[in-house]
Amino acid sequence: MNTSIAHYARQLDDAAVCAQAIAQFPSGSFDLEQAYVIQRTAIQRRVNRGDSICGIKLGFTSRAKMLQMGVHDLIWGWLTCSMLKEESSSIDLNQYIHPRVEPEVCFLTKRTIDRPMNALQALDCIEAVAPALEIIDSRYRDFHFTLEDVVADNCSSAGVVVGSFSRNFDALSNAGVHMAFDGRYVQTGSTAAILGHPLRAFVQASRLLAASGLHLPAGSLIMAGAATAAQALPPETHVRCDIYGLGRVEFFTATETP
Ligand code: OOG
Ligand code: MG
Repeated sequence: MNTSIAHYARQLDDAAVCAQAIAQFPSGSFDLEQAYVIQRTAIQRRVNRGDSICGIKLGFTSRAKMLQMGVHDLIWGWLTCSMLKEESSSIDLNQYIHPRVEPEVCFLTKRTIDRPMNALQALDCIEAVAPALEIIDSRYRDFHFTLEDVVADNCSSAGVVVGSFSRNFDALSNAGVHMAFDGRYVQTGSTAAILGHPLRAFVQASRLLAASGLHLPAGSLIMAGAATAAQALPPETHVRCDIYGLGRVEFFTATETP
């Protein structure tokens, strides 16, 4: 393997494991295609340690997120089992650098995703949908990155909390999204902010996977991307996301330990 690819992957993986931010790589260090190779190499390091892939996530599927981060292209990364956090559990923030949380829609697949699909075909591949909260934690200092940087960093993936799955597919379009900290709204929006309809995120996922020559087995998760901007995650907080017609998902953050 190209030694610099392995070098970038190790730096990003170490930063995640040690919860220590790193400086952005010098501009032009790698292109987008190489960034995805770095991403895959870093994930392979996790898998080699016993973790396993359980799905994928999309990023920058809403304007709110693009504006917040100054990045204007759809990206995707991997979800692994160690990222899945129990709903209603207390999450220790010490494992992260500068975590943020954002409201999302999560799909559970019922067939292998191995070709580009249209919306109708995509619907036929969805077992269920759930409201979800994603914890993102850029490994770059101050959450500053370029498109290539964030792709190499597995799109800031750090944690996923998924609510109850249902087959309320009709609820997906233009549903109110509310994220609250200790009962106070911190972000509000609509599922329509996700590419007009979250199903389009699924369609895009199928296209991106096919373009990379990859497939996703049945029973995988697909996170559609945040409907609103992300919010810095404070300690000792109750975090809740309500998506009208889909339900609620929540967790707590633990007391900070020195
Ligand atoms: C990159 C991840 C983007 C989303 O839902 O748009 C993302 C980041 O904002 O750090 O997860
Ligand atoms: Mg996200």
